[in-house]
Amino acid sequence: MDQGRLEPVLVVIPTYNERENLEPIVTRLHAALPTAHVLVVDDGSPDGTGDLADKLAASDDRVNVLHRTEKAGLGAAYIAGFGWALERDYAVVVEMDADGSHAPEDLPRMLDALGDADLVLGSRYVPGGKVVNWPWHRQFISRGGNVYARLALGAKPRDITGGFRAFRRAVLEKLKLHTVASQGYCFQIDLAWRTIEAGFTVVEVPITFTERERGESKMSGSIVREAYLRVTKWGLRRRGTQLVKLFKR
Ligand SMILES: Nc1nc2c(ncn2[C@@H]2O[C@H](COP(=O)(O)OP(=O)(O)OP(=O)(O)O)[C@@H](O)[C@H]2O)c(=O)[nH]1
Ligand SMILES: [Mg+2]
Repeated sequence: MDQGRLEPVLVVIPTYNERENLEPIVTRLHAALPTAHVLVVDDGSPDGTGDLADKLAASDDRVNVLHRTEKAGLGAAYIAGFGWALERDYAVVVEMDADGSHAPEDLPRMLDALGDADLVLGSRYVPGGKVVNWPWHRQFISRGGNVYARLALGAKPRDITGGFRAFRRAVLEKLKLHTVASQGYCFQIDLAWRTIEAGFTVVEVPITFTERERGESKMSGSIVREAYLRVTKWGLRRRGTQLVKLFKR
C-alpha cells in the first residue's frame, strides 16, 4: 500500500438533470470538508445544471466544471473526471452522486480510513451501514446484485455496487481506465474488481444511503442487465483461468 499524502482531495460529481440538487450538495460537502475541490461532470443537462455549475464555479475557486456534449452514462463521466484529476495534483479522488443519496458528512470518516487503504468503499451493507427510504424493489436489486457479484467474482466487499468511494491517486494511475467500457452501476463493480485484482487494499466504511428527494433517477432495466451480463462474463473468465491453472499443475 502507498503510504503517501492524502491531500489535496477532488470530489467528482457526475450530473444529469440535477439542477435542484447541485447547490445543496456542494454546500454540504464544503461544510463537511472545507478544503475539498469539486469537479462537476455534466453531460449537457437540458435542465441547465451545467450553467448552474458554471455559476457556482465563478464564485468559488474550489469548484470546477467539465462539460460534455451528450448523455454518455455515469461510467464515461467518471472516466473523464478521473482523467481531469490525474492531469492535476490531486492525491485523492472521490466519487459522489449529486442527488443527496451520499452524505458528504460521511466523507471525513472515509478519508480517515484511506490512511490504511488504497480504495475506501462507502458501504450500505456492513454493520453500521444504512439505507433510508429505498423501496423494497430497489433494495432487492441492489442486494441481489451484490450477492451475485460476490458469488461470481469471489469478491469480498459487501457493497461492490455502491457509488460513494475514495481512491488514492496511485490506484487510478495503475488501472487502465481507457479500457473500462462499463456504464451504470456495473462501472462501480468493474472498478472495484480491477482494484482488488491489481493487489490494492480495499476497505469498507459504513455509510447512510438516502433515496433522492428531488429530481429523477436514471436507473434503468438496461443498467441492471448490463451489470448481470458483464459480471457473468468476468466470473466465467475467472473460473476458466482457475481451471487452466489446475490442469497446469
Ligand atoms: N454526467 C452524467 N451523470 C449521470 C449520468 N447518469 C447519471 N448521472 C449522475 O450520476 C449520479 C447517480 O445517478 P442516479 O440517477 O441517482 O442513479 P442511481 O443513484 O443509480 O439511481 P437512484 O438511486 O434511483 O437515484 C447522479 O448524480 C446523476 O445525475 C450520465 O449519463 N452522465
Ligand atoms: Mg441516485
